[in-house]
Amino acid sequence: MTSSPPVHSYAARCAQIEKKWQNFWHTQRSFEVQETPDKPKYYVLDMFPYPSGQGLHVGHPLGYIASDIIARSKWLEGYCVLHPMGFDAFGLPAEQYAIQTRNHPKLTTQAHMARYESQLRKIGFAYDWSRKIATCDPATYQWTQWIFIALYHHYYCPKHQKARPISELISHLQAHGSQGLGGDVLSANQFNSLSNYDREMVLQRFRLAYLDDAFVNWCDELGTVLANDEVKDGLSVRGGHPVRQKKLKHWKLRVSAYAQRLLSGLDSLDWSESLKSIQRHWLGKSVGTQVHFVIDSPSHSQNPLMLKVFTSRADTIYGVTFLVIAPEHPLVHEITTTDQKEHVHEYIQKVCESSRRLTSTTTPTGVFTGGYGLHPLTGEPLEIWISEYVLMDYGEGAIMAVPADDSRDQQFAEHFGLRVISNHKHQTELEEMSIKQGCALITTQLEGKKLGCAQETFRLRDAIFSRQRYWGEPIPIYYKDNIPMTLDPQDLPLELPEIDDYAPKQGQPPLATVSSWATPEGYPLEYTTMPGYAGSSAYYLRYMDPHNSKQLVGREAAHYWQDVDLYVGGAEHATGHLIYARFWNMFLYDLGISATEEPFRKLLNQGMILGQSQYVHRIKGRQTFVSYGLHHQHSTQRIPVNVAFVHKGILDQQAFKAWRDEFADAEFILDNNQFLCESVVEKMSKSLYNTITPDEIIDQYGADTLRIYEMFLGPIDQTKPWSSEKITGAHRFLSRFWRLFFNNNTLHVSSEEPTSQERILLHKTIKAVRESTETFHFNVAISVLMSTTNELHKLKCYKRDILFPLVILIAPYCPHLAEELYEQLGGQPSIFHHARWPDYDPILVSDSVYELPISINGKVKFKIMVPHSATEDQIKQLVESHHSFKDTVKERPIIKWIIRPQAIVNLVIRP
Ligand code: ANZ
Repeated sequence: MTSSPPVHSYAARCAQIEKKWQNFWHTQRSFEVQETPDKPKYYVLDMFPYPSGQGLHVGHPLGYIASDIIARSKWLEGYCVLHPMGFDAFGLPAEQYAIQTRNHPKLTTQAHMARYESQLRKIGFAYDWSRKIATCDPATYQWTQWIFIALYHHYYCPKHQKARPISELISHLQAHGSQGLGGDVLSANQFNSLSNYDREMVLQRFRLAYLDDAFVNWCDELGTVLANDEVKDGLSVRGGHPVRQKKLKHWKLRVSAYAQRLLSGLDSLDWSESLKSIQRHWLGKSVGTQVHFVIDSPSHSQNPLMLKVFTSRADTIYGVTFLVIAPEHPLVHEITTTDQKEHVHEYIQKVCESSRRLTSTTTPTGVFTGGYGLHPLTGEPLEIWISEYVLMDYGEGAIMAVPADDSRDQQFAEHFGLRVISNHKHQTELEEMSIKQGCALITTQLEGKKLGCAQETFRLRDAIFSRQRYWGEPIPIYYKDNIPMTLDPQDLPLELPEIDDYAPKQGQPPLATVSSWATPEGYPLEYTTMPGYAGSSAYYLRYMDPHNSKQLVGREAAHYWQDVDLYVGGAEHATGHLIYARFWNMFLYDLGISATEEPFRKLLNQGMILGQSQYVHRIKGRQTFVSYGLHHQHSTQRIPVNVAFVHKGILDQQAFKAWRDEFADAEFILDNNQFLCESVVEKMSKSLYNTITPDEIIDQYGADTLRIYEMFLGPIDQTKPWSSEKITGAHRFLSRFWRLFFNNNTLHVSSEEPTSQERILLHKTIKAVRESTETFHFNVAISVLMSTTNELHKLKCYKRDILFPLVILIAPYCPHLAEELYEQLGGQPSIFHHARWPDYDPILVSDSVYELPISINGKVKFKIMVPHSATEDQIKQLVESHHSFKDTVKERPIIKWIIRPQAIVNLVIRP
């Protein structure tokens, strides 16, 4: 009888094992969760991907593997784990592709999502796929639109420090006018007599979603607005046409209202200090003084106009030489004198047309208004200038210029030949004070004269919320007599209409070209769509209750899941997504929808995986290639080659020649009979042919190897190079682990009692792996598992009592392998539902323990580990609680305990 050779190695079986367990999880719906009130919850979330046409490369899953290890370890700790995945599916690349090819972005996006999902499934993630959402799905974006409507109908109440219904504000305005609400003061009578349109213009100053002018990159030739990454050096990337700044009406979100809460909230978050400080800087809180300068103009002598400026240096007030306002300042016309009108008009025109706003580094520009403001403490008249270095949307859009103390003001004064007042201190007490004390003193004096007050200001700008694009969420607004109105939430989703030309026309966004884009009553709908960050700002809430057709998230689900316990993603979202999502969540918290004020309690930023590119050197003008190292002897050109053709730095010449026609006749100058390539570590990118897909690694080594290898590359938060060669090391480790259980095809796990040494090894491993996992030191956990595996082979320890806990311990890292071994050892799958992550015995992991033999009637029966510090009583307790105690003593009465610490314990019992 001939038998086929035994299929024994892990390598030969892993593909089959992985398929088996992926099918099992899928058919058993192992990771689909329901709120389970008697269990603690754990919500672990990945920043959902934008499904690009290139698919995933090995850099993408780095964070997903980390979060999956945590999710699976939480299952093993008995938590109810929410671990969802979905797609951030609206965006520019699909739209640009559609413009070029007329392929509907929906179809392209769907194909990309399907590809991503199949790639992710192959890595064996414990996602609850039943909760999958895609932001371009109307059932999902209906809730993004719903939030927009809610923002529109709320304002930020400074008294309650939270969002309140705009109807409350309207009642207030009707009864009391706008006193105390900031901005121009309007009496109740004035408000009540406004036309509908003007009334709405007042309300727009308060709504959390509002219309406002904003500058955009405008390209006349293309007739369209361009995103920042579509513009390079003042020209459009597509076509190279000039781009200028153009003022357009935009929807904005009043994120600035939440600036203080966004700042204070950071203190409670378990985020890296560096990320928190990026956000603090972005919010840019500045504490200072608002100073009022009465405008010195005969036409306003009855009701004097006030120019307000913001300064962080009120102590320099006696050095103020002139005042400067932003070109967009609302008082420009009131301040400008007749003589200066033309110059001012010309200057403003020029500033608004230019493609870039000049700030501090270039020669100052500006124009005198002809107007004067009176110094609040000395009464001296000060010239009022206009300059682009003053920004309208910071502070008050106006400054007091102190050339003696501020270099920008000094530059300006010098350029325009303005008289500079030295900052001599008018008050002797100022001379002796610190800046802080000086500012406080002047602020108090200004307050006394009602010409100023203390002021806090934030650098954070309100966020532009509309794009002149097609592939985004439609904004649920229509216009009635030019007044924006929200759609009835009952009528959501407002679905994107099908169109067949995605390019903007005559400066109008694509939706403007759709004749049916109107309400049933015929009112025109908003043409712009929402920006990329809309769909990602509250998606974590939707995952809590993704099939709820009545609410964004039901109360029960929101209160069970609370917030995201662990959020994993790239640090590049620090000032975008992570600000907007916190803002939306605070707003939804004010409305009682979100259960917590902060959405992401703990944040983990994974580093990047760099590619290893390979270059060949070609002699210029020829098809002759020179081995790396000899290339200096020639004038060569560096060409990236597909990394698949290079092994250990040596080029596969045949594969290279077959790669492209132009290389078919390539000749090679070899070095020692080999052609060496130049290897460079850089970003993974298709154009450098250095991308490696997870699929190819999985096909060769399996998903568990990929997981282990990516985690073993180095600390999760660091940038590190990929190396396909080293992946075999990770694979060999898993084979060695497998061989602890299998000898050829036979399970050789024994039920023999482990020695103390083996137990100590196990418990120390448990402690190290659990602690390293909890602190995200995944690479450390893996190296501990590797060394334990080697150790056990050395000890020839194939004992069930050691190996069974080890399988559970390793399960979050290589779940397929663990499920298989667990089942082979008689466990009931899934390991993640039926096993508990092993605990360690504190005594066994302490380095100050010794082994103490326990003898019964003079014969050593077993040994226990005892801390050096244990007293006789404690030793007695340890003996009694040891699992061998009962078996050996049985029910027999103990006559005497003889305890000799550091030596032996002898029990005398009646036989
Ligand atoms: C007088 C002064 C004297 C100033 C001095 C600075 C130094 P931070 O601290 O970053 O908030 N400023 C105010 N509003 C501005 C605007 N809209 N555009 C450009 N600059 C503006 O900066 C506050 C300072 O920036 C303010 O204090 C003001 O100049 C300027 F020795 O006032 B300071």
